[in-house]
Amino acid sequence: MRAVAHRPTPPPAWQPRTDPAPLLPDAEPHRLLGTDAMAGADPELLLSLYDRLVLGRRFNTQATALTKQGRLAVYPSSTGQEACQVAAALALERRDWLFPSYRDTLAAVTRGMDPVRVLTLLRGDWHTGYDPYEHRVAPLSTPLATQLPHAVGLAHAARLKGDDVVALALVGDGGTSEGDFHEALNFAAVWRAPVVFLVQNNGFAISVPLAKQTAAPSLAHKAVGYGMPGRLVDGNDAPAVHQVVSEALARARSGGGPTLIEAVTYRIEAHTNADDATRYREEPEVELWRRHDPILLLERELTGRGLLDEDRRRSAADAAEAMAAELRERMNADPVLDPMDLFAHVYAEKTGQLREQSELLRAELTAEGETR
Ligand SMILES: Cc1ncc(C[n+]2csc(CCOP(=O)(O)OP(=O)(O)O)c2C)c(N)n1
Ligand SMILES: [Mg+2]
Repeated sequence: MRAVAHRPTPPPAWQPRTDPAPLLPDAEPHRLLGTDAMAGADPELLLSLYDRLVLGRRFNTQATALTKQGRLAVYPSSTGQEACQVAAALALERRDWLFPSYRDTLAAVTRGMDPVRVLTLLRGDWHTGYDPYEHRVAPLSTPLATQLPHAVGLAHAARLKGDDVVALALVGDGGTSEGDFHEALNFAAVWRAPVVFLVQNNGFAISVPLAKQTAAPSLAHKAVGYGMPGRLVDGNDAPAVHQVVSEALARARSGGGPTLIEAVTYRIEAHTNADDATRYREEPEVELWRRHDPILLLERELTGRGLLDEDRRRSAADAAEAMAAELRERMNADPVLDPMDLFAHVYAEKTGQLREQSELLRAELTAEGETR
C-alpha cells in the first residue's frame, strides 16, 4: 500500500511480533499406523507400547470392577485413551516431571509407580498416597487445570537453576476452558518454559460435548494465541503420540519453549462409574470409536509386520492378568488408617479451628476406645 502524506509510517508495534504460520497445527491429526513411515519405527518401542496398552486396558477394567465391589470410591476409566497416556509417559526421561489429572492413572503407572499408591486418592483413604518426588509425578489433580500452572512453575524454576528437566502436563478438553489453562499457557510462552501441554480431547467434559465447550477450530489452534506451536495427533495411534510428544519434549529441552498438543481420542466408558453416559450420547458414536481402538490398531500393524504372534500376544495378556490379580488382592486388604491423619498436611501449622476440631476428634476416639 502506498503511504499518503497525512498518514505517517506506522509504528513498529504494528508489525506481527511472531510469524503465526509455523505455529499453526496441521489440518489433520498426525498418524503413523498404517502409513509408510512405520517402516522406520523401532520394533522394541512398538512392542513395549503394545505390552503397556494391554496392561493399561486391564488396569482400567480391574479398577472399574473394584468400584463395584466397594473397594474403590470412584474410578474415571481411560479405556480408549490408553495410547495417549502410555505413549506420553514413555517419552519422558526419568529426570522429567509428569503433572497428571484424575484420569491419568495409567500415565503414572507407566512411569513405574505402584498401582495401589496411584489409586489411594480414588479409594478415598488418604491425601495422595505417594511421594511426588519419588517418581517425579505430581499429585493426580481433581480441580481442573490447576496442575498446569504448577507444571509451568516447576519447569521455569528448573530452567533458572540450570536443571535439565522438562515438565509434561496432561489436561482434558474441558480443562482448556479453565482460567488456569490460559494463565499457564501464557506464562509458559512468555518465559519459554520447558513444558509440554498434552490435551486428551476425549470428546466430553462429563456430559458436555466438545462443541458446547469451545468454538476454536481445534484445541491445538489455541496455541497460536499464546505464541507457541500447536500440534494435532491421533490419540489412538500410540507410535504417533510417542513421536509428537518426544519432538515437543526435545524442543523444550533444547530451549525452544513450550508446545500445546491436542490428542484426538474418545472416552469409551462413562465419565466415572458414578455416571450414565447413555443419557447424553448415542451408541453408534461409541461403536465407531470402538473400531478405532488403540490396541486393535497397534495389534493389526504389529501382526502385519510379523512382530506379534500368538505367543507374544498371550504373554502380554498373561502379564496383564497377573497385574490385575495382584491389584485385586492388595486392594481387597482393609487399609489401616489413623483418623487423625485428616488434619495432617493441610497446613504447616494448624489454624485455631483445626486444632479445636482435631482435639474434639481425639477425645471422641479415646472415648470410643474406652467403651469398646
Ligand atoms: C475447577 C473444577 N471445576 C469443575 C469440576 C467438576 N468436574 C470434574 S470432571 C469435569 C469434566 C472435565 O472434563 P475434561 O477436562 O474434558 O476431562 P475428562 O474428564 O474428559 O478426562 C468437571 C467439570 C472440577 N473438578 N474442577
Ligand atoms: Mg474430556
